[in-house]
Amino acid sequence: MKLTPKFALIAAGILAATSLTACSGGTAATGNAADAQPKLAFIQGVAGDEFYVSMKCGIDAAAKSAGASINTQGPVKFDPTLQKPIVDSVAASRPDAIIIAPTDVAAMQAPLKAAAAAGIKVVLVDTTVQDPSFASSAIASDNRGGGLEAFKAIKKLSPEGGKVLVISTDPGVSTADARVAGFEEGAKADPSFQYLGVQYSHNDPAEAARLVSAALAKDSDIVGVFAANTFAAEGTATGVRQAGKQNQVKIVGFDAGPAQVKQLKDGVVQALIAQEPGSIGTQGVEQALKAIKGEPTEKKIQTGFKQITAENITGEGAQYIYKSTC
Ligand code: T6T
Repeated sequence: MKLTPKFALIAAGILAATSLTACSGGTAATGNAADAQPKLAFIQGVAGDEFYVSMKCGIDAAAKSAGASINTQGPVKFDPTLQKPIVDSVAASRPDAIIIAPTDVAAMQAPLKAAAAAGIKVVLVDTTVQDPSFASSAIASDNRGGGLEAFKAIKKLSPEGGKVLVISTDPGVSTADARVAGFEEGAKADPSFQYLGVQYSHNDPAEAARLVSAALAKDSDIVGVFAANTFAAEGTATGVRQAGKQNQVKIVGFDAGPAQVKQLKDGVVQALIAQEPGSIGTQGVEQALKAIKGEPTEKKIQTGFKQITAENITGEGAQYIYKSTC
């Protein structure tokens, strides 16, 4: 039978609605939210990064105590071209909610909006997208505040001022961009400091080390580097050590993975801005479960950070060290 364009549209609409209902394992779609085991998916920014491992620990514990199932996946690199296919296949498996750290503000917008439009609750953890209005909740550290704190730490370590540089990941990573903005705000407002700008290491410690070596070859009098995440910080410390400038260049890194903590203890890095990934994960599950049940959610939740130094790493700072396993 040949359908007129109008009938073809109506038929396509009915088919789409039927397949959504038929494929849905979602409690929200089936109306059994109170009885069925909620089905959650967690998509990390990158697999193996202790920040997301620690977040997974919080998510697993919260899901277990709520009787929810949890399926965790993450791309091998912090890369939207690798994360998007994971989102698409997870969405096709029809979980009730996806808890995700999007790897790029622009590239992950459409796939996540499509998942939400298909009836899956979406909760953003850590990173966000350009327009997160479709998400039930977005939970992240005070990244801008953390970046400003990093500048204040460098100023305390080098009170006389001088040239400062930032090593970040990639533009479009909302968290790192906010940290850079916070650092820049502090550095530009202080006339004793000369802000050399930001360079991008693509989440690769070797690239971060190479950038720092090149920057020190050009400006041998750099006094401080702010490294905006785990991998940037690891590489920055290597670059400064290779240049033999540990006594001159103060390093403040975001995050507190085991390798960064070792660098802090070794005296190559002077301060770390640690996040609370476990708490972000726990709150992510709480918000996802509320959304599934149709209860009101908190659209935006901000979590804190803690500055770790050689003075507090064996004391109150120790609890902030990220985990390699749960
Ligand atoms: O800094 C964290 C995270 O907050 C950021 O969005 C991406 O990098 C990390 O995972 C650390 O590697």
